[in-house]
Amino acid sequence: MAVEGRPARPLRVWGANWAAVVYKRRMRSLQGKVVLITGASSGFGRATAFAFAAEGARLLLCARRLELLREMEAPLLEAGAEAVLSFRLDVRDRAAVSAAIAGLPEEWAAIDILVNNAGLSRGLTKLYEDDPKDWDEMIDTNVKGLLAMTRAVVPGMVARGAGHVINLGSTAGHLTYANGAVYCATKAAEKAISEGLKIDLMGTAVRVTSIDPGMVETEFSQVRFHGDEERAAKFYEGVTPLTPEDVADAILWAATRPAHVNIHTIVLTTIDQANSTVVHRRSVS
Ligand code: NDP
Ligand code: 8X3
Repeated sequence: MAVEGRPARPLRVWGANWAAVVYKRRMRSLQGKVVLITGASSGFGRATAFAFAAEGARLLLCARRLELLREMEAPLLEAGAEAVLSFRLDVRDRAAVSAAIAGLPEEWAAIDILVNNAGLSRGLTKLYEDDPKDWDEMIDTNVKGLLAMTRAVVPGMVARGAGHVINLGSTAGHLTYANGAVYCATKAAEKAISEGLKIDLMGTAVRVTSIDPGMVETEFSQVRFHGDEERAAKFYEGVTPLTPEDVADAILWAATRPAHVNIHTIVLTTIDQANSTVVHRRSVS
């Protein structure tokens, strides 16, 4: 059927197979790319390391539990990583962050992708009854740690004319829930920082993405409840939460778009969740 103003046939006619090849070619290859992942010892960070390993990336992994990172090295190489370098880092220590990035061996110094993933929630109580130590830990890690990493890594990306910063936000940063004011505030800050960084990087080729998941079952809940496993498990009762691999998939997808495409935000939740306050719990016997 003719439609006014439109050509009768697509400008290019591809066979189905050829279209698939073209689509694949549009994906950015991660082979040999240097990918720095913070908080790689668990959850999303760990799953993301394996997702990037399968694409042949060179992995720079950091967290405080170096022994867990070391245990991942051989399986990551087996999964396809071109090389892996792990180091202990507490992102709350700004001087240590600067020194770690400045001191990277030459073959690791040109970071292509920074995944600012390290983070945590502590406590789920009314703000006026919270332990202020929990506020410090969340703000120092989720906000100031992310800033320290960004400040240390992004100037090199700007100078090289290439790079991608992928920050872990949350549905908690879009809508505040009861008893979570400070954690939600840190993720709202992450959202503002990602938006601001993108604006400040205008005119450069550096991309910025915020990945904003809802409920995902990792060590996150155990950390939130200070090791209370029963309370942690109850948080996901009657819900099929996302898995760390679901989140790693979203990160990988954002990272493999063509160089001229900037994915700003990906919000992903389980089918049982509409936003950070509306969750459908199936009856449990
Ligand atoms: P996990 O607890 O499984 O992993 C958190 C990671 O962060 C660990 O590797 C931990 O390593 C690291 N980490 C924590 N504090 C520091 C620190 N001071 N310095 C360096 N590394 C640190 O949690 P998730 O994988 O679930 O969470 C990852 C990110 O995703 C966080 O930013 C979280 O806020 C966010 N998020 C989580 C959701 C969820 O439902 N699970 C949903 C939405 C967002 P180590 O202890 O070895 O230092
Ligand atoms: C974590 C998601 O809803 O558990 O960012 O706070 S939630």
